[in-house]
Amino acid sequence: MRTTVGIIGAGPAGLFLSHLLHQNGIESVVLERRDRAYCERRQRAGVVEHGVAEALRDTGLGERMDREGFRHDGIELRFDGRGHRIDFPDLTGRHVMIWAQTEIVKDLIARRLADGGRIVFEAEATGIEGIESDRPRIRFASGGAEDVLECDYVVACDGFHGIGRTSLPEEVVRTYDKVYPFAWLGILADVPPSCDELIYARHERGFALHSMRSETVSRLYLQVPADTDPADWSDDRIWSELAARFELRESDWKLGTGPITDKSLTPMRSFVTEPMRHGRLFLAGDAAHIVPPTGAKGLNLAMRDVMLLAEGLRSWYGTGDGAGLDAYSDTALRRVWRAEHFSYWMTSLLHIDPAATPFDKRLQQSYLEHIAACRPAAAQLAENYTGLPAV
Ligand code: RFL
Ligand code: PHB
Repeated sequence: MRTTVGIIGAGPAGLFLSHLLHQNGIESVVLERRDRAYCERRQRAGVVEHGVAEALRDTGLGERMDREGFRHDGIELRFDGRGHRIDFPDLTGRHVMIWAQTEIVKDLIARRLADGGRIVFEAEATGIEGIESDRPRIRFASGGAEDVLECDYVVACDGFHGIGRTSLPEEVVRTYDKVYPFAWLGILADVPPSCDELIYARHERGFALHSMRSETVSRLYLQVPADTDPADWSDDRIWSELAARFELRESDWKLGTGPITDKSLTPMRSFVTEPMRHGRLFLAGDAAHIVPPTGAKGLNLAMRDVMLLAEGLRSWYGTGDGAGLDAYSDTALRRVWRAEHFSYWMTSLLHIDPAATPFDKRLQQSYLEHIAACRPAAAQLAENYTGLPAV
């Protein structure tokens, strides 16, 4: 098999890249080790930055998002039994969309197939060869047979556990890693959201997040120890812990409860690989970097990486100008490190580290009060959350 750009992974990064390349007349093939139903079901992100939502609209993928998703003009920070709203349009002129990653992936797969795109499901990439030559190849296994995809460029959009990152020569790679001593227990529940916006709550018992998927489905998360087994958390225990962490002092607001349809554990880590390109192999999305989900940045970074890469490939194939491709790694990493910092900062501000001293906890409280009282501090949070326009 031969194509122009060989893409590994049918997550949001790989699919969006394939879509953007198609719109610029550049052929690609996506290899995906899972089946289509699995890719469309995987529960993950829910918040889409202003600029990424615009990019989806500009490339013909905004219609269902605008009809079925929610535009959110703010979030609530909840601490010390009080809520404080961060107003995005007032502070930044921007907003975010609540639109699940599952839905973005469904729309992208449908659109690629309707446009005649090639996505090979249940095809596992097993090796990337010749990245320092001008004829790189991806070896893959599909239907019990071995095959090869030859291409001009390989883009590894194969997530944190893929083979892309480990195919860069060891001597050129640097990695940066931080693992947090807690995780998120996430649930989906058949209950209407208990308020119109997301609530990020810091409580002595730990962090909690109120989010949503639709008018009738809520998505909620609890900070738990990193080695938690979700089976140890009964539905009753989850609801009473959530209620305790979202408690408000002078208000009769109540968290609605309902049947829990999904429970899963998300480990928390920060991770960056540098560089994001070697020879004819590019890394994009979770293949190159991971953020803890507190800042809602993972999906957005993945989409931004491939927007940048598609632009570089468009110039290269359109006019022979390779400057965009040459600058890809440095340009992408500037945004990545800003998002790494924001995600680390939001995580440290809102979670209770088991090793935290009373001093650390008072600093957290003091900073939250500062955000509530000081417009520039709130604006900085809002700027980062809705997405920095240019880094
Ligand atoms: P993905 O989505 O992991 O896709 C990688 C794809 O590659 C395939 N693959 C292979 N295919 C062929 N051969 C191989 N050898 C392969 N190895 C792997 C995999 O099967 C998969 O289909 O990476 P991508 O495209 O870079 O997208 C990244 C996002 O999925 C991720 O950053 C976000 O989901 C992170 N995230 C959030 N991001 C946000 O921007 N906002 C949020 O609100 C948000 N919430 C979250 C999140 C992630 C979470 N979890 C579970 C990690 C909430 C959670 C709970
Ligand atoms: C989600 O809805 O899954 C979600 C929302 C905000 C986050 C993380 C996850 O920061």
